[in-house]
Amino acid sequence: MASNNLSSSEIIALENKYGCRNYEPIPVVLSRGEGAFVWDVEGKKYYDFLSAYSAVNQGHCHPRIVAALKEQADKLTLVSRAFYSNQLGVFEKMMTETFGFDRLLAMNTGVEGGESACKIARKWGYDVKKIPDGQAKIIFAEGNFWGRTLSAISASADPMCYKGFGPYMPGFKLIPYNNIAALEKELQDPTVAAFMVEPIQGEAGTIIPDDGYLKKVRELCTKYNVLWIADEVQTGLGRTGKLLAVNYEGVKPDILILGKALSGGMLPVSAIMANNNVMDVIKPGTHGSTYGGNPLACAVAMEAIKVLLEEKLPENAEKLGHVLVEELKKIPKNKVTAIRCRGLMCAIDVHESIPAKELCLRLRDAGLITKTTHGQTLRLAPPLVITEKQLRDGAGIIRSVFDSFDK
Ligand code: IF1
Repeated sequence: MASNNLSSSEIIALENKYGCRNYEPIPVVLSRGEGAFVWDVEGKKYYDFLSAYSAVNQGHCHPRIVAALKEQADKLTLVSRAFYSNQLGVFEKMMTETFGFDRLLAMNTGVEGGESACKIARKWGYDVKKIPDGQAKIIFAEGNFWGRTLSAISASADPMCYKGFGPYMPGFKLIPYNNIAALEKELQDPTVAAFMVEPIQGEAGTIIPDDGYLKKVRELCTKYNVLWIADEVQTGLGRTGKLLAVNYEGVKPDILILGKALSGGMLPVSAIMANNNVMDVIKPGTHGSTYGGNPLACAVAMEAIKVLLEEKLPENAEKLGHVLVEELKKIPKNKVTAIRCRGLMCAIDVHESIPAKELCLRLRDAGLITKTTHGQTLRLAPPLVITEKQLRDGAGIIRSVFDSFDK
């Protein structure tokens, strides 16, 4: 069944031969995970400092979430939305009460959350804002990343994402991130329906905007009657030290997108939330998904959220984020040119004298796995269940690997 006796090199050879080559993974083949640790097929143990891009905030194979998955899997997994299941309404109530919105739309992947938000924003633009038909615009910030669909890449400023895949979605416009003047200029255009932005840009390299940026975004979107869509697929659910990254500025978007850790790494579950004035533009038959809101996803996501709250994982991320910064500051300044952390969403810019790819390979050999973004930026995002002792231990591994570049 699930287990096989293939070695790492055999597995890698299979992927090389039979898989679409859309990734270039770090050569490590994992077969087990628990909390902050993963094991490869040869039994070597690693700290996971990537957490599946923050999908396993609750730690690998969290026993409570696994139990919820198994319990629901034995009862009912999917009915489609042609019928009700006894889980979706309960999930919607719990989520909207937890996050303070009127309604929830359940989807699967993060990018479907973004797609759904854009669709709803356009419809709201026509039905409520009275934008002339076919003219609605959505503004995005340069450096954004929200997935791989044609809409998402149409919003991207990264040629690696969009080049060769055109024609692109019309009605999308890019402005610089963390730039209020540029935003205000665009919002004055009466055909703008929405501004979609990550509170901290993930793929761009943990880019944290100036204090007050999100507050200003909120104010301007309200002033110009434009929907503010916050993509918290990566920043949300405790990663940055609060339940949501927008909580740092005490502001609320018109549409909130969640994904990744919503299922604690069990299966793709995403959701968007909004109030009635926005969500009610969607009528029966105008949007949907076969798997969206399935009972298995709902049961798992409810448990994943309960675990986050009851185990106080945002608080742990907040506390340990400071510890991680303190530890990372011990790396000599000539090797790390910048450290950006909010909670346990962390990135360091590695000096050009150290090839970041080689750094990742040496980290792997030393028992810690993570990945770079944009060449020389190293992501550090352990599961939020990590203990202070484990975090300091992991940081020690990182420091010793940096030291190894003297030799
Ligand atoms: C890949 C990075 C992370 C996201 C935000 C929506 C989505 C994502 C803010 C879409 C997805 C991913 C997907 C993964 C790599 C990755 C990533 F490396 F690009 F930067 F997380 F850090 N909004 N992020 O970050 O969610 O549809 O994938 O569920 O595409 O290789 P999805």
